[in-house]
Amino acid sequence: MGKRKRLEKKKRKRVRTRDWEKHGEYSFTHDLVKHRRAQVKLPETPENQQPLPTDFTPNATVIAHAKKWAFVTLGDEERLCLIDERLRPQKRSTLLAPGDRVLVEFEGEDALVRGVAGRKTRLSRYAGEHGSLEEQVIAANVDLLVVVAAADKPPFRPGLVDRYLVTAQVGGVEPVLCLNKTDLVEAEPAEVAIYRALGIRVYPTSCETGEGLDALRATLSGRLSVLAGHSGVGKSSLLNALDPELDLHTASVSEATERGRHTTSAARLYTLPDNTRIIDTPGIRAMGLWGVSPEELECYFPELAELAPQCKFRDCTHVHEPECAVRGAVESSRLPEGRYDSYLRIRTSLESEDGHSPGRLPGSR
Ligand SMILES: Nc1nc2c(ncn2[C@@H]2O[C@H](COP(=O)(O)OP(=O)(O)OP(=O)(O)O)[C@@H](O)[C@H]2O)c(=O)[nH]1
Ligand SMILES: [Mg+2]
Ligand SMILES: [Zn+2]
Repeated sequence: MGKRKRLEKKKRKRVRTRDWEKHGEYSFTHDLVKHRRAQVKLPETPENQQPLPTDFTPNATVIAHAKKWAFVTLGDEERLCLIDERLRPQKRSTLLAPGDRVLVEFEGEDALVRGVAGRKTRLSRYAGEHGSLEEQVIAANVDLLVVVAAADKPPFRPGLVDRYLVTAQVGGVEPVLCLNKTDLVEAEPAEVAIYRALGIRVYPTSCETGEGLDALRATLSGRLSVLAGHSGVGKSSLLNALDPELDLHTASVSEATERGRHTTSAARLYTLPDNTRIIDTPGIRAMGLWGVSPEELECYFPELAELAPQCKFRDCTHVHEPECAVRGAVESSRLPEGRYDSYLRIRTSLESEDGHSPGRLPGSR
């Protein structure tokens, strides 16, 4: 080997080692590479396989997954498994998400995911135009959805919080709001009071000063939660603050656009002390709603649903009808305009051509 080649090889090696250390989540990819060669030899033709079980007790939980692989906790172990091919030709919903309970069976040394248990709760969004896939399950079987928003940088966007609140109710998950980066502001954004009034628990936090972390930790303790929100609001930083051993990769928000850099690339479940389990997710640009019809949307805005019986028309959409109690309440400032605005925007997007919510609309908050 020539001197230059040797040097190049050395350099490549050094870069890779450094990457593994810096990006904790990359170790997943590393595992994939390590196991791939062995797994490829598995008999994948249906004749060689035992039939898929229909009635089973799950024995493992999904930590993270790729198309063909799932990384799971099985007893005290973490393992990489191949997903049985017959599970994959899937319907309209994502096959796996972190938090899913699965059945792992062995063929010799090799582990295979052979069944996915029904989900108790879910955090799902509309998958967009991806063939027949309609529902993207972001996290499964979670007890708590922590909607993470920054007090500033990026600016607080109530429109996205409202979408998450609908999503949480659709998926049967309890939502709470974490207002991070409180060190950057003198007072919390005015809209936060609206969520407090709605009965949503609000956790002001700062990863810089440590404010509010104990309260958040106490709420998450012993439960399975998912952190979700825009890129750059500090989801991974919160995980690091709760458990410095995680050492997750984070990156600064762009000075010019005040937007995050989409640092976390895949959802992954982390286990902290006290059986606290938290799923970190990539920041999203837009939250399309799945599983909601325009007519039932008002049920997910409880303060609106409460007024609806007083509207003149029983099927009032609260958009244009005369003698609408909802619009009356907005005009007399009994109902916050921002929430009504969110209702209108979401309703419009649910009624749009494809019948789904495309997420952020031009000029949305
Ligand atoms: N001032 C201040 N900065 C914070 C706080 N929390 C996080 N940050 C910074 O915000 C930036 C983004 O943090 P991340 O943790 O990478 O954000 P994220 O939500 O995980 O972003 P994605 O992975 O892209 O979705 C980093 O530079 C953090 O240091 C905080 O409480 N206060
Ligand atoms: Mg992140
Ligand atoms: Zn009405």
